Amino acid sequence: MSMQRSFNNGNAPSIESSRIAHSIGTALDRFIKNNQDQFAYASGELSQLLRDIALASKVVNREVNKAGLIDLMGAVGSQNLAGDDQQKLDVLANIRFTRALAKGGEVCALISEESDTYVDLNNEGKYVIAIDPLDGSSNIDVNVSIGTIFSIYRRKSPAGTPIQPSDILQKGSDQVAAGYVLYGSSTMLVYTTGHGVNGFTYEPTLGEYFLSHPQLKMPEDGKIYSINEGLANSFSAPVQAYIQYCKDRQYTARYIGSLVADFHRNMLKGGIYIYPATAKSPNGKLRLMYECNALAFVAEQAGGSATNGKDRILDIEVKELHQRTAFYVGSKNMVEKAESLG
Ligand code: FDP
Repeated sequence: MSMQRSFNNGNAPSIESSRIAHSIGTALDRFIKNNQDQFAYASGELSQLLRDIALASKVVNREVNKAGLIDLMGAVGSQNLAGDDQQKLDVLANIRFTRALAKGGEVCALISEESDTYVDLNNEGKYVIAIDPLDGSSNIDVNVSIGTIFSIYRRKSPAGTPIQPSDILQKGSDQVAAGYVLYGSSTMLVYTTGHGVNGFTYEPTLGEYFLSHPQLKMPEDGKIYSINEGLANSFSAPVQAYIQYCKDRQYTARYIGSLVADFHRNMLKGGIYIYPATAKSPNGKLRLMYECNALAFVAEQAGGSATNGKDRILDIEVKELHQRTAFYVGSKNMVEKAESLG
């Protein structure tokens, strides 16, 4: 069959051509471009910012994949502000994202798990970004999935003027875009700009992300619960009651200990992730600004729910960069049930 016949004279591929060569889907760049007019301020800067994140994630992905070969595993010997041992890959990923965002010029300030205060980038930039460059550090050395989490805000003060606390300490509901990269059995970039959630899978031989999960929807109900049950003795009575509720129904327990990976699985299959207050972390362990807000935005956009066990995550006032919170995220009905026992 000639190329002309199989490709329908340049229009949509005919059945014949798609049988011979599977369509590989829309590349991330094209998708961002095609959807640029959905943004409230469609000047192209947010699109460029998303591209910068995608580019940095490809570099980090390369490094994550060869970590065992080039001495990138293990701790650096220092701790971040939260008191976690900094791993070499944590530090490296932070450098990669900071560099890419600094070069891009769209970001005026970067808040990162790895930095005590925010980092000034380009004062002319219109956006503020909060990022956990490499989440799930304890899984790095054992080849288990890890991730990057990001939240993007529009600055409130005019570009070119000094950055204000109100630019930095914005509520989750102010996010204009958010998402994550999952470095797993395949690498995926999942993000939202407030118009649903789309997932892109990285094709390493082409060096490109392709749309693989358009308009992701989280099942309203599920049968997977993800919680570090080893800490159960220090959970509140309602959390313990919810775990018992799950057990009574023979739900499946799945806990990777990598937030992005646990969240992603539950989004696709239906489930709940809970990191409640514990004796060791009375305000919860996870960070509001660069872990919970982004995933809460994605969850809600996919039809799921995210709370601190009582209040909506996206409505929580942010008082400090490294603020912690309890986190209940996942299928709507499961989060509601867990809360109802409180
Ligand atoms: P980690 O400490 O390995 O970086 O936010 C940090 C996080 O991992 C999450 O990714 C993960 O879900 C959680 O903490 C695991 O904490 P526990 O080891 O206390 O269960």
